[in-house]
Amino acid sequence: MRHSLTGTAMTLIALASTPSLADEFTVELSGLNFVYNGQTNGDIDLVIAPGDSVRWVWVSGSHNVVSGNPDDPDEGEEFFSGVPVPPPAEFLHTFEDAGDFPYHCEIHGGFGMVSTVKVRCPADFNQDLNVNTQDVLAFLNAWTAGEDSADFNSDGTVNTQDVLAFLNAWTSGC
Ligand SMILES: [Ca+2]
Ligand SMILES: [Ca+2]
Ligand SMILES: [Cu+2]
Repeated sequence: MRHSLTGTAMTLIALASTPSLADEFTVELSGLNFVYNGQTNGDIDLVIAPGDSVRWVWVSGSHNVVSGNPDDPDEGEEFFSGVPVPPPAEFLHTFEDAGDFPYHCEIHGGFGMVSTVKVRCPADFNQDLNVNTQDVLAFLNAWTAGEDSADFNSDGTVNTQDVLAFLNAWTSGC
């Protein structure tokens, strides 16, 4: 009996500790727009986790990808795809740290070709860039309500494994 209980606990801990694989998100450059998930430029809602990557794929028009807003003194310091080029071209950047990362096309930034990648720790459930007890409350509220956002391990079901996965991430600080 004792063995089987210990085994169950070990299994749950192992499930909760399974590190999530880094994801890759594709943003297209088309016409005068960055396009992601049917959204364009400033309307794009792209939230990724530290360690995830964004792949920009040229579809039409001559563009580049420059970190920062147009005319920021430090534009291009975080990432820079090079001089504007027509398709076919791709540019990949991995985001290691949480934060907001605006970017633009140097030719078309003045025409609104500006967007942002939001990088948030999964444990930062309310996405305010701090991992604290408010995130536990926010997660438990979503979990109690059975909201999709409480499917922390992304297996399509909201259950106790999501609580374990969330607390594991929260305890690790991210
Ligand atoms: Ca938070
Ligand atoms: Ca789940
Ligand atoms: Cu452009």
